[in-house]
Amino acid sequence: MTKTNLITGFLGSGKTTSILHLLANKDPDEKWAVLVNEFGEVGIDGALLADSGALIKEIPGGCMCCVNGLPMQVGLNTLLRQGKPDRLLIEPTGLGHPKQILDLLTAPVYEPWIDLRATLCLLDPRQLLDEKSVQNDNFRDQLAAADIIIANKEDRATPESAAALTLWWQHFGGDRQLQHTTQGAIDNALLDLPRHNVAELPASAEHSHGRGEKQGLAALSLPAHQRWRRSLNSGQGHHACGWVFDADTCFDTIGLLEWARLAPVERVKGVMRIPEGLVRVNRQGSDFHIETQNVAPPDSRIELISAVNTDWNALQSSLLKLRLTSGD
Ligand SMILES: Nc1nc2c(ncn2[C@@H]2O[C@H](COP(=O)(O)OP(=O)(O)OP(=O)(O)O)[C@@H](O)[C@H]2O)c(=O)[nH]1
Ligand SMILES: [Mg+2]
Repeated sequence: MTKTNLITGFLGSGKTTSILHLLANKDPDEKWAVLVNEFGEVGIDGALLADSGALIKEIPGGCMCCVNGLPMQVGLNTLLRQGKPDRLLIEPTGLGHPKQILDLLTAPVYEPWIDLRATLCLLDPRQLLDEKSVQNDNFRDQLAAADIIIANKEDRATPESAAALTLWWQHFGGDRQLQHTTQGAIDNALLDLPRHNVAELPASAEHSHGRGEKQGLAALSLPAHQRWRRSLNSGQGHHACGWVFDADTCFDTIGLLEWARLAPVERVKGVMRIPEGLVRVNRQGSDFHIETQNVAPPDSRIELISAVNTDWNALQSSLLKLRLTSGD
């Protein structure tokens, strides 16, 4: 059986960062797999995890319980049966439905394969000060369904966010564990803790299956000879717009970083080709993380998420102007 953990948390709370940390500290003899589920259709986290040494499977385009269907079940089965990983980490979208995902993973069909352990929920305590996040069902359900709460981004904590966390913990902490950390640096031993009985968890009243069942598991790709395409997705009060560009399209580094820094959205993430190789951009609010690597990526992909309607066309035309090579 594959030991399995859900790594939950709201948009940009540090799930992927934490998974990268766990992978870097795993027993090198163990084979791990990551199932990464994203709100947007373009799929960036798979590219962010690409060099981590784990088997990666992506489920883009909305919460995995909403995109659930035959392709998703086949994908999970293939991962478990063919990959035979010792450990499976599942990163649901920050706008996911944890109760339904836990139901899915404990369904009889997966019983012989999945040994479900503790669910870890990443929390940026500053999000407790943001009324929009606190009122969001996904945000609340994820915290309620967790066995262990990881208060991440300690380096960004303020007296107000620390007080909000203390107050929240008094009301909702219960007998669970609370860990404080930065850069998702948690102890791998947490993964082996048992999961609580979540049978009593209320399913979110707002839960809906959005745009219905989706086909396929792969992140968005480009048809042959197409230089780029974009994809939109909305649901759970959020809107995403992502773009994929072919391998030959290269971007002006400084212009691209400015574009990503200034875009009037909450979340920006991408892996893009630049003259120096590739750049990974990852922005949550004003936290902006950039990493470059001296290798060309297989394509360029970038995604923005916003809670308000955004002028995607204006952002698109400024992005297109940053291409150094020609393309339609
Ligand atoms: N300052 C600071 N930034 C952090 C920390 N942990 C993660 N980040 C940054 O927060 C941003 C979001 O991190 P991710 O790990 O991509 O978050 P996520 O929860 O996987 O995001 P989604 O999958 O989009 O919901 C990135 O820019 C990270 O570099 C931390 O402890 N401190
Ligand atoms: Mg992520």
